[in-house]
Amino acid sequence: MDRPPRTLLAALLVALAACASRSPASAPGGGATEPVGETSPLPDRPWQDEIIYFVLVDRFADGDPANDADAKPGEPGAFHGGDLRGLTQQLDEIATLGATAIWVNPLVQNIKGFVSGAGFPDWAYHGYWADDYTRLDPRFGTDEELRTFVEAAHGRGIRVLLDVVYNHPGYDSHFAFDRATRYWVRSGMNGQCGDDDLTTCLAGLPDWKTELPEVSRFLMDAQLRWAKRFGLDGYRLDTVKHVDHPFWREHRARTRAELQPGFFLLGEVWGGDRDVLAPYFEGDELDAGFDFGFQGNALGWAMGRGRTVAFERYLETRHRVPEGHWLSHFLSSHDVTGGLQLAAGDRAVFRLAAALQLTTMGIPTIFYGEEVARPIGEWPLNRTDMPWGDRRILPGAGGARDEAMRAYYQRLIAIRRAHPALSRGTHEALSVEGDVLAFARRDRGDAVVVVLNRGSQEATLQVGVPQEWASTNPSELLMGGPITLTDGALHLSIPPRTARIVGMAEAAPERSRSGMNGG
Ligand SMILES: [Ca+2]
Ligand SMILES: [Ca+2]
Repeated sequence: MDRPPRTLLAALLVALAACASRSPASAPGGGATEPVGETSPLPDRPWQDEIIYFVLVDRFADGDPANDADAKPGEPGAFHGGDLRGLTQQLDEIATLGATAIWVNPLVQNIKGFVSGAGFPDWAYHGYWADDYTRLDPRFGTDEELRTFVEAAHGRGIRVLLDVVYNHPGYDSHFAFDRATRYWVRSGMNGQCGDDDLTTCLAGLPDWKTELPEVSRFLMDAQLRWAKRFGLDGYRLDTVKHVDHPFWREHRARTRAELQPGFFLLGEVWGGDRDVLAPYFEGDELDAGFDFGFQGNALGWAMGRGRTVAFERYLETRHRVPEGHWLSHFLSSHDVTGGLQLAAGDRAVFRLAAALQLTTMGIPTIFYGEEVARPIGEWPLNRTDMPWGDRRILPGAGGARDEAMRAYYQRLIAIRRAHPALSRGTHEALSVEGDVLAFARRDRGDAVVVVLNRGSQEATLQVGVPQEWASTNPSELLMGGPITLTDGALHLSIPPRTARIVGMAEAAPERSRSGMNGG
């Protein structure tokens, strides 16, 4: 979701100037003409092997100053000028990191004004305040630029997930005023806002009556059209728990029937974990959902909180998800304070958490810039510009980058991609003593041993050698350096506050993904 202003009154403080310049008729049934477009298909690859990179387009890279309406770089709630053309131009930043999928914020036309309930002018730079589902917001780019972006991503073997909001339009959306559609929403204007999850006007936003067939049909028609026209690979679904289950079941059926069979649905059920997400998985409404517990659990363990055995038990619960469904775990997002900041800026702690993210079960989602230690503060300062260092890329030119952190992420991602045991394999605890956590991940002849030491003293570990290594010569994949195998045991020293990963240096599966390497 997007963090909206804090009071209902904020909705009424919407800049009325926006009304004057409101775009005409994106009325029900009205639709853009549909040039049929197919982008090159991607090789078949299980979604559980993806590594998602989440971009707020406005904050990443500005490729076209001519579309910088409402841009005031430096103001936290204003547009900063980033767009699809800039994202496409800097795509190699993401490809060379090793990410395999990009999630972009909603791109449809948003409200034109700002709200001020948060104490500063807050514009729709994040895309979560739609006003017209039939066209792209020109501040993000044109149809042609979206098509070019999708083709460029696919050309690098990268899938594209579009963020879609079915729960609400934007604050001053014409839908809440127009005679033909105002009964389609619950709003402060018509006094119909409810007080439960489904019917609440979330932070004062108008709430779509998705239980009405004409409303659900209108919204699904409008949103599915984007995937059809541009060959998108899936949706990241916003505010899922605020929309009814029958809507999600129909949505799932329609995406299967009308889009590609493997079209992926990743849902934001606020507070989600395996239990919270269970109804959405059992009802076959989502393929995957965000795991809101990982950030706190992983950082907490890395910071020395709680017993290692308890954290290990938590990791095991993350495997108990129904077959064919997955959790997606993150350390930072646009709605929460970033992991590095929660770790009080302690980069060793954050590195341990990143190692956990990229060696455990689930689909890792990386929030743009956290791999270069972008300061991801408390909202709204978790949406700062992508830092580009001395590269002349706006809006984040001059922003400090930790290139060593990025190299560390590159290494972790390369290891994960070379070893599907890390994305699909079983999880088996090897050691939960004191500050050292060791576990093995296994999948079809491959085995990887992950060892993390959160303590301030060097630790040593001796564990049995997995049988998968019998005829191979495993090595330390993350830091390099010697390992010792004697009498069927792996002997390893682990420096304070570091992670080590031991496995076969070359794993075959990566080679079979020809064309998948971002280069
Ligand atoms: Ca721009
Ligand atoms: Ca709702």
